[in-house]
Amino acid sequence: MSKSIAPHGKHTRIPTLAEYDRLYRESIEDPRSFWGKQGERVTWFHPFHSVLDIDTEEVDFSWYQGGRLNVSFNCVDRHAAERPNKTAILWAGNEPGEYKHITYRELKHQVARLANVLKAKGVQKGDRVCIYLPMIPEAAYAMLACARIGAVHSVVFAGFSAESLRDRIIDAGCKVVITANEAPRGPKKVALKHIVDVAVDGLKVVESVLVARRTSTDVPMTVGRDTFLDEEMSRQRSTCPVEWMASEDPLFILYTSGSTGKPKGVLHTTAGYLIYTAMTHDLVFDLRPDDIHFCTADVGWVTGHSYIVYGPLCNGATSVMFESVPNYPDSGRIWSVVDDTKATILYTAPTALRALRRAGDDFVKKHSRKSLRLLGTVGEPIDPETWQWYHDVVGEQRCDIVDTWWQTETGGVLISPLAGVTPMKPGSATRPFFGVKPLLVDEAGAPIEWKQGTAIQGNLCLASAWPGQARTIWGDHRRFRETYFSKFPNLYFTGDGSTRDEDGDWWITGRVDDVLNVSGHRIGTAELESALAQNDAVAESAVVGYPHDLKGQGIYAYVVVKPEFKDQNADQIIGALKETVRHVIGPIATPDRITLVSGLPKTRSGKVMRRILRKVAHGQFTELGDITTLADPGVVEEIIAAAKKG
Ligand code: 7RM
Repeated sequence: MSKSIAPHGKHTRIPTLAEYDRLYRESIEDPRSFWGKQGERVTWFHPFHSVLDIDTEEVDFSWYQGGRLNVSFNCVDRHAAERPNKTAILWAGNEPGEYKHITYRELKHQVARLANVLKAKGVQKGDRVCIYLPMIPEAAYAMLACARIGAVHSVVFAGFSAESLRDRIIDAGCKVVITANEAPRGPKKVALKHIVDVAVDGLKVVESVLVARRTSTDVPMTVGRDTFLDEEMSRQRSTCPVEWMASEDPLFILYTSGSTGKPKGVLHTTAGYLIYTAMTHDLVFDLRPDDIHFCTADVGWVTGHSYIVYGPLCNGATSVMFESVPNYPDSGRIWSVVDDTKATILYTAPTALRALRRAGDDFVKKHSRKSLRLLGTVGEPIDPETWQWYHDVVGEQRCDIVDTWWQTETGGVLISPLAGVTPMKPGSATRPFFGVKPLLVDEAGAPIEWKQGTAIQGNLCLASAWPGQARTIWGDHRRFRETYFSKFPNLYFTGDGSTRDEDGDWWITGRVDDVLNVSGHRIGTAELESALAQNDAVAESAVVGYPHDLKGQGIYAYVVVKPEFKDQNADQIIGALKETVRHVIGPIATPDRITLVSGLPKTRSGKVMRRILRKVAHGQFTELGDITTLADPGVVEEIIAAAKKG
């Protein structure tokens, strides 16, 4: 493994690696005492009496029991009282030069107004509210307004289709949908309100649709259901008492893809999630009082929840919210936002870095970037070349890089260097965060023992509980248990593979299940196959991933068309299939390659041998392994020929 790079000195709470080691040991040996102390990071209305209770049989984790608190109070009110004029949200709009500073005082008023609107619409504690918004301050107001009154938000990424949105609204039973008339995104405008109209058509659960006016475009409004958010907010008062929630009351649902079935509604609760995101944001990024934290994620993903909204605001930091895309109007946009906002921390995805690197160093060098002191990555493995470019060109070798490994289900970062403390290795997420006990197991579930000086590889599991972990899947606790806690008994299975190197550092290699990671977005192959099935021409299909220069993984679909479509133009069919997937899931799921075949390689019991399809998609046409168990080994030849052709 590569040599490690020493971090650039530091001066705060975790001064040295030895201190990290000591605290880490403490956190593992006595988690209740360790996490009990972390409870002091937030303001309680009523103290907790028990740090952690676990029912292993039921897979029921309960953190900070007996406590009462409010997330909105912690992220807004206490800072509005102490530092009212500090910028909470620094909004960077779609057009260059378009900025808005929202102070903690203003944030409090807006959140209160929006909370009052929700109450006026009949939203009560425990009710679900769907948020389908672009990256505008209203997205944060809406999340915090839900938290304020104890409603559970379900943010749906505004790039998802009407059908995906509808499924999520139904699954969570959302009473209210908050959206915008339109979403500017680079040179385009997305007709969000129209998508919502299609999504909620005929749905009785949805009583109200609140429409933020992001542009001046008129949209049709359904009388009795739709109202404009700004008008509603201006009619409400700017104060709203908080609902004191129990520690384990639900905070939000966030849908994420798995290896089977429809996306799962991952549920996070109040105290543990807040404490964990605040603590990781503080220590991983070595947070300083004047930091300007620029995370380029969208609030539709967990990274936006934890490191644009909850972590930074709980810590009283300034959080940059970026509405546009990295290549609008050109590939220097991120660096121009860094300069304009004087961002000190930049947290982004390897897929964005690969694209920006390809655009050429001039775009970077045109901008100063001198405000930056720390760089972060998240979402997928980062290749060492991109890491080095980030370090040398973007950071001018001045900034440490934190490669943070985590998941929607983990709530916050689990494996990452601590800025200024942990020696870095390009491509490695290095060490576990406090209280986190990673473990590699083989296919049979046997733990693989690690010894200093030897590298091991296996399925990445977690052997401890941590406050930020998901508590259940909305409405389906059995699926929660089966997905995460049954493959390997008494361990949480991440779905990732990993190496642990000679020094004990962790290198996450990617998913080992049927989940793809396309440009940092999680997409299940089962979801893609069921989307393709909605096209009339499709008899059956199988989707696998393959290495893609820019996206990390590309989507490769093998499709068997029905006999009556066999004579049609292949390019036309392929175009239509791509359109179907865009329509059913959304543009991020568009297959990169589609190969039409007359059959899939199946075993005699009818199971698709994905191993073969994966190899062919990787461009490997020989040594496909044992194919004698296939019902029809002849299809392999045909698949190879078809793959070579297009
Ligand atoms: C935060 C987020 C989770 C999956 C996870 C991994 C992959 C995330 C890294 C990474 C290597 C990283 N949530 N992943 N971070 N792989 N190094 N630093 O991305 O639920 O959308 O995705 O992403 O495969 O299981 S997520």
